[in-house]
Amino acid sequence: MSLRVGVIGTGMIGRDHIRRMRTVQAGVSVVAVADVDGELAARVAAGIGAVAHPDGRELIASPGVDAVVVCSWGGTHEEYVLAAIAAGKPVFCEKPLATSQQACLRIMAAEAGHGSRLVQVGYMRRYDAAYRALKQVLDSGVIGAPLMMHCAHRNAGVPDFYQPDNIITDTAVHEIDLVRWMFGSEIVRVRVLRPRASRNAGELPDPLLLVLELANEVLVDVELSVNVRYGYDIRGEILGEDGTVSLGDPGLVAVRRAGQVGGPVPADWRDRFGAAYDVELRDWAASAAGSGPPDGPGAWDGYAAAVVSEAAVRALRTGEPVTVTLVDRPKLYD
Ligand code: NAD
Ligand code: ISE
Repeated sequence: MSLRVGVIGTGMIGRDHIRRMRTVQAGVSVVAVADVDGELAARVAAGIGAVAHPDGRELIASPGVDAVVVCSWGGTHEEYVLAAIAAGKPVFCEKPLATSQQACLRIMAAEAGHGSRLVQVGYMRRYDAAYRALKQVLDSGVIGAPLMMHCAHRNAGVPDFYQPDNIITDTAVHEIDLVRWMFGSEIVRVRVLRPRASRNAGELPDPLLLVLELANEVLVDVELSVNVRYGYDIRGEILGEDGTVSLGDPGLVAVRRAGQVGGPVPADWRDRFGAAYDVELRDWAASAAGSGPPDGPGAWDGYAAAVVSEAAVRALRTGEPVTVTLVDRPKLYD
């Protein structure tokens, strides 16, 4: 029997995940949706033959729903993730897990009360073929011990709701999770530098340079530019003692004409990370269907990302370095 999934939040990524669960994945049916925009939910439900629930909590409680995907706005995630845990249902929550470290602690406490992992957070870069290849080279030891990583996270543009903090909490949060996974080490201190602002940035302090210090003394710099106009450009290079490894060009072709060489730049995150989202949701659905606890990023990772994000927001506002302090990691996440 196929896994019956309910999706809360039928906006951009909610609809994209519904499409992939229906067309790319086997063994999954999207049977229910919910959105505060009831008309949107009804339209999406009608298009796929699902039930539209007036409320996300009702969807979670429905006996016809085996597992839940949360794609609503970040501030609403805690409520739905806690409700899914209380119902004992596996839940895939888009990033961020929640918008404060206290909320993430409440989620971890609820999961501990349940006694096994139910939560996966949508940090899809861990499933990206290029980042996995980067990690494989790093872990093989051929470039020696890692010393630094240079990252760039460039968006063509961002939604109108973006405030300065969102550049950290919605954008940089991907690198925050990524480097913890890449180096197997927690982030202990952050700082944020503000270069001259781009004329394309409106009121935003854009670009920013985020500097992350890891417990293993690796130093990471992340250029955050969210209005570059030319496309979605994600870069990463690790410097080791004996060499370097960097993400390759994501373009599949190079065009040579009129004395120039070039190729396509992805338009946005759907374009660049489409295959990573496919693998992420396929693995999550397999675990939700009974193959075992999710082995992707969990509530602990969501919590660590929230603590680092809060520290980075403080660093952005004050211009000072901020130390990161995590609680002891509960045994459930070993
Ligand atoms: P969006 O605004 O397009 O869609 C969000 C939807 O949630 C809207 O339709 C809204 O009406 C609905 N919603 C809001 N509050 C709700 C509530 N209480 N109950 C039910 N529905 C509610 O936003 P989006 O771009 O799809 O982003 C949604 C989430 O996905 C955010 O947390 C965002 O950070 C995350 N996201 C992740 C990635 C990624 O690369 N992993 C990319 C984009 C967005
Ligand atoms: C968006 O919410 C995402 O998660 C994208 O992956 C990221 O690149 C973008 O900056 C965010 O706005």
